[in-house]
Amino acid sequence: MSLAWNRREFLRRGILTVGAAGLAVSGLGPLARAAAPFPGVGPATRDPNRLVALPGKRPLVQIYDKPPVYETPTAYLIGDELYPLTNRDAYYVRWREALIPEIKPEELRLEVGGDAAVRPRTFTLDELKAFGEVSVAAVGSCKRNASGTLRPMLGGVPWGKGDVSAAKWTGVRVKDVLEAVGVKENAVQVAFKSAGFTIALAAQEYWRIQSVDEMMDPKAILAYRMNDGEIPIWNGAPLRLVNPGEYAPEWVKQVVRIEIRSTPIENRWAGTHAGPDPIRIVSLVTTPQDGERLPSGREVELTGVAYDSGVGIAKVEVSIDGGKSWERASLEPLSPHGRYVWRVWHYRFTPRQRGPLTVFTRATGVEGEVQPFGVQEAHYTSNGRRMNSIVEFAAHLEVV
Ligand SMILES: Nc1nc2c(c(=O)[nH]1)N[C@H]1C(S)=C(S)[C@@H](COP(=O)(O)O)O[C@H]1N2
Ligand SMILES: [Mo]
Repeated sequence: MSLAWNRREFLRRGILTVGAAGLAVSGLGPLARAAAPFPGVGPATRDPNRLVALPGKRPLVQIYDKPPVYETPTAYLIGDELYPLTNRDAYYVRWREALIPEIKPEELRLEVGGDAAVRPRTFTLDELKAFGEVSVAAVGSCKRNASGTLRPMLGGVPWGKGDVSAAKWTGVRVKDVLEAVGVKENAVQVAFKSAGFTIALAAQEYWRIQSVDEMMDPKAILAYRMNDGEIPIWNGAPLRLVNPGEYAPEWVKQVVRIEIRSTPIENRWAGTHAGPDPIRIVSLVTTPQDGERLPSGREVELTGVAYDSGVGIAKVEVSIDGGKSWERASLEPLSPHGRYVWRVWHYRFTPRQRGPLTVFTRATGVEGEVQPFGVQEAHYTSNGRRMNSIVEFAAHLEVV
């Protein structure tokens, strides 16, 4: 096991690390020595014009250096590796772990147990693969995508609009694994643990929970491939949970232990899980990007994406006059990668009036779900979770 954040990196950055065997402090200057015994968070350094590359990734918007939190510039959301999915090297990155071990696929030992498991056992990757391989492409969206666009500012990670990506995932059904070990009648939840250690002193492990019912749905998978290639360590190699149509915070990366439990797990990160929490309908402009200058009198094409929990997008409309009038964008056909992937849309217009230009986009679903215009109160009370309002996802351009 080697560390993704290697020692040299820690020295260069002057930050602390924890060894796998316990607390180990390496190569500290006087400043670092005076710091807390655990790596702190941040500071949040988000500047959409300053892109930083993690090893194996292209430069992305760095929100936190440590733990690694990187937002995808909207222009990279639609990739060419498996159009219209996001390229692996551009897929956003979000961790709470201060220590992210690098686990080779052949080193993986997935423990499946818990008091409500009938026959607890450990799986190698080859043993998992014997269940039969399945693929699903899906939008992975943080629940707090775009929460950093809200004013007044909320607490937490100040995300722009790129706390989302889409990819094709290949792996095995969670259901097959659970059935192989057996789920007792009294099971109340399935908990997933990652390999690393989080930034929190009190709860070093990262756990998230799921309901048994949702994990018995054949769409939930434990993925070991991404876009027909290797999963970057930053996106959860060698094994991550993927639950299409649901928000990504519960898609635990680097899963090494699964517990089928008769009682809720106590862990700072696990939270509560009341059942399915489908992705709300949303649309946004991917190009041109925020801050770009458009020459007045020259036709420009806006490209964007629209997505929901897999129900389906019926239309996307665009307003360049602050929401007074709306015109329909042209939707590309449904992606061959399936219904959990975003729809790409285009809209052409000729800007005339010089100055700041706010572009609003509004998605409507096939069952009538409409992207709301304003920021809902609930978003503030939920600290910006599940936001999808038109104003938060607006594009801010400049006509010159
Ligand atoms: N091990 C681990 N898995 C995790 C997280 C984390 O901090 N650690 N963050 C979750 C959150 S909040 C999101 S939004 C997604 C981000 O996935 P990505 O980093 O592949 O983009 O991973 C989820 N899985
Ligand atoms: Mo997230």
